[in-house]
Amino acid sequence: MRAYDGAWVGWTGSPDDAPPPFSTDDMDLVPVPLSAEEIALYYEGFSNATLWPLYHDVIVQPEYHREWWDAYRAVNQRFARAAAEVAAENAVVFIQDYQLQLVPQLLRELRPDLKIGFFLHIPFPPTELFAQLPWRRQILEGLLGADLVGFQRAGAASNFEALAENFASATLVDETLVLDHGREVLARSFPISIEVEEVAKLADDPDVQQRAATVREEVGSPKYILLGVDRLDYTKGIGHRLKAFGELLAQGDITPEEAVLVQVATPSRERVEAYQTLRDDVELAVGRINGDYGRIGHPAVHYLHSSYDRPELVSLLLAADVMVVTPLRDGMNLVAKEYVSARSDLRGALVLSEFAGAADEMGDGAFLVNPHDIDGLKRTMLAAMRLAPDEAEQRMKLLRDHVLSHDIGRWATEILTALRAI
Ligand code: ADQ
Repeated sequence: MRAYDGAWVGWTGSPDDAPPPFSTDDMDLVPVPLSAEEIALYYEGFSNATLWPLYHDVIVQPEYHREWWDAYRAVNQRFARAAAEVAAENAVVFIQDYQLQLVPQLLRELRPDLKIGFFLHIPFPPTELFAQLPWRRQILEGLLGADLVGFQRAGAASNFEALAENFASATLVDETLVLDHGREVLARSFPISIEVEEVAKLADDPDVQQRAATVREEVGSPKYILLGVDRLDYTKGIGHRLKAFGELLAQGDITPEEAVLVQVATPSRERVEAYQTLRDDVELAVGRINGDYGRIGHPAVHYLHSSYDRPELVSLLLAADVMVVTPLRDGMNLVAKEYVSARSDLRGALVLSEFAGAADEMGDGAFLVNPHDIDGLKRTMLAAMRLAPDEAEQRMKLLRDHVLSHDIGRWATEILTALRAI
């Protein structure tokens, strides 16, 4: 935002809180209010209990409620109006994510002069799943209001193209969607990334490195530290990871002295029911493993249900011998890229689910897994632990070659250049 000198239109995160537009930290912020009821219906409801599970392979059953849809439409309308008011003549407006899929069309109706881009941070499902949505046509038409619709993976862009042809009277001509009245919409993948420099700098900081050494001691100086860092979300495959780790201990493939799992599970969407159930399930699994294999002062799984600042997070990345990223479905997964950015020492191994967007880019150096295949996951976690240093180095080099040259700045330049070129 700072580099492109725009206004940022968004919700503050608290109910009924909408201060007048203000500038801070070199950015112009334009708050849009949400009432407590809208947070329940629009945000926790339609966004996080309808769209989120539907777009993540229906791991949890999506709920379809007409009142939630009405609130989704009303809030999208409010965001479109706020953007229409603040955008200069012929400006570029860049809309982010699944909570705002109707905004492109609503905004175009208000301001046909604008150039409109959209980026979806999460997966876009295939026809078989998306077709469940009672408002599938409206969502597709909403997105088709943009000039450019960006996705994490090429497969998601193809899913969108097929759906736009099936349900929204668009026709694919030479890789461009052509609408009834002749307007063109481009759907393409732009895999997102991280601020690589920020992570690399922290990883070079002697205090962070010292903290990483202390963490290793605090967990009992085991031979292997496995690490998971996720929002506590049912898409992240935390249960599958725990099951695999527990079975490795049960079968004696590893001992609790040899290997510990540190699982950071950031609190998330705690008022949505599926997340409350997930928390109970994860904590039951952690409790079982620790009950069976922990000793006084030495749990087998270190489970941390809280947020951490960046230096602490990077010290965990540096302490970890194996980073375990096992989502059942994930748009990208930034933690995998953060791990690689931190490891200028060329040590450590990355176990990465093939269902994370990151697998498209990081398949050469990572250990790709299907997290549903628990035996395969166990074998892969063992192989990653026992990796010879020279192979670890080769793999980490491959990973870093890609991630270091594809940072968030490059993503922003590529997607905004493509948008401006239309
Ligand atoms: P998320 O589902 O939130 O993002 P992810 O890509 O892993 O998932 O990003 C999480 C971020 O939060 C990472 O930067 C991580 O370091 C940070 N984080 C996690 N736990 C933390 C903790 N305890 N304390 C502090 N920070 C923590 C969505 C999509 C992803 C997509 C991103 C970006 O679901 O697939 O990669 O958007 O497009």
